[in-house]
Amino acid sequence: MKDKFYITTPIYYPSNKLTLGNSYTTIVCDVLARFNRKLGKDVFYLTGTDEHGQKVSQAAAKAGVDEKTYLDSIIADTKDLWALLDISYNKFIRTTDEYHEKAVQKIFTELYKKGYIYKGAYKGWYCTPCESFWTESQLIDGKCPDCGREVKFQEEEAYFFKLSEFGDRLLKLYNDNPEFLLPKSRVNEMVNNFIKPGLSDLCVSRTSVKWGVPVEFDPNHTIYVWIDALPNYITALGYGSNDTTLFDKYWPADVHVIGKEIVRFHAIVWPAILMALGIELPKRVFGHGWILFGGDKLSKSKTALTKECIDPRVLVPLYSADAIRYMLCREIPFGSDGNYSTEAFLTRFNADLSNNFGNLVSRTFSMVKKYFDGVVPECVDSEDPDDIALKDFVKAEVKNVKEHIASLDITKAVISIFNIFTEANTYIQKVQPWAVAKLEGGETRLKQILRLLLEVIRIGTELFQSFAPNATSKVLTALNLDPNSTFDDLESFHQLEAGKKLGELGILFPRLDIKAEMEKLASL
Ligand code: ME8
Repeated sequence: MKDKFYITTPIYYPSNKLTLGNSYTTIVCDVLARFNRKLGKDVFYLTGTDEHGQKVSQAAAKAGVDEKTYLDSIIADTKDLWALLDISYNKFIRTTDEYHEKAVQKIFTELYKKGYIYKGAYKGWYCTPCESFWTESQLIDGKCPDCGREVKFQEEEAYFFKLSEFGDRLLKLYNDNPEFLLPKSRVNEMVNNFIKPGLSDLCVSRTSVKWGVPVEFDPNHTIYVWIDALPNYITALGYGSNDTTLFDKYWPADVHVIGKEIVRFHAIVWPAILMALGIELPKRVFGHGWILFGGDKLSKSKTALTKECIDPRVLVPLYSADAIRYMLCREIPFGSDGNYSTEAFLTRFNADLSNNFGNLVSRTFSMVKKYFDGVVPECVDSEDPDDIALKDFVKAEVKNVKEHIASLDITKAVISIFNIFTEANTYIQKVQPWAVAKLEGGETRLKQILRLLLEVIRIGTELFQSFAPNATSKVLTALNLDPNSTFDDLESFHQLEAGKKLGELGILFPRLDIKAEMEKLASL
């Protein structure tokens, strides 16, 4: 049986159109999903939207429509955006889907029956945009510690989840499973900031919020945001319904990928809910860093204010989804914060995609065309030290890429892939095929060189496919390969069929005039 790989994004709030920040997580997960498919795994990639709560009601009211109408338009836009960015999700869950609402009600009732949920009264400082209650001591300068906005004091009858009982079990979880929460630095944050000071019980219902799932046995209350949202990872697989085939097959998740600001919910609240339900825990939670824009976190509210164009809906038609996907994976060191700027994007486009990858492919293809009429030369094994060195280099990087992906480090993985392209370009400069072509009896050597280059391009392109599915699939097709096949004997240097003509390839990434593009983007 194939190994399975279950990966999830956060379910995003459709309180506004999704941003490059939301796209980042979705792209990263897509890279991991695609790579694991290439490894031959049975992948289930889940994404979706978190549709209940005050923020959505407020946004709908502002737009002058009801919640459903409002949500449907944002969700249509979201799905278009994922199509534009070549996101290969297997399922899109909406928390307003009936099966989810029913399953969440069941989960809530079960936790209540088991004694993990009880009725009490909530007093606290409430931040409406973040939908979070804070204690006095958590406030920073009297404002919300997450977003810095005004909070107001509120008191109401509410149900609580006994999170306070789980501290020791969570500490044991982190201790016994050092891979559970990644990057590892996030563990200290959880332990020192939340668990050691003592966990408070979590408010899990509201009477004042109408746009939510009613508590089955007390419909005056709606189920409050996180306990509605987090279970999406299991309800999407049929947990709580009559058909649990997918749940039995894919759970536990191999990784929940999230932004660092919601690690607390995924590494504390979610495992506690699962422990209370007696369900296996996810294998890993990865809290990546933020895309910063001019030093600030890029968020839905700030996107509208920026002058530089950072809307993927505009950038993709101009520069391709491949370029955006590559840029984000390469530029933001996975796990840390990183800056986004138009200039850095365009510079990478030229330096990496056009000059390095694109040029390697195009000059190799044109030499094969020029010297061998575009036909793949047979594989003539060589003992040439330059060839051996290149092969060894490529083999080592293939191993690195696989290891980086296994440890979820997509940035290091894509750097290793580009090392392959750089090395191949250096090899060309060194062995100078154009000079070999002029030598008397140089044909065998020329065949060796070009065949080796085509194989190296094949290997690098196969690896790069998960990052840039479009351009790479064109290259693989032009090499007479099936772009949809899994990795097959990746590191061998005699995979291509000799005697077959290479397909035509246009320019993969046309070189940009950076200044002109910056001006164009600024004028949009
Ligand atoms: O938090 N840099 O939804 P949300 C990197 N509904 N990633 C970013 C980012 C940035 N500047 N901005 C957003 C929610 N993200 C909840 C989640 S899950 C059960 C419920 C990404 O719409 C990142 O993944 O606010 C972050 O965690 C997520 O979008 C927040 O999306």
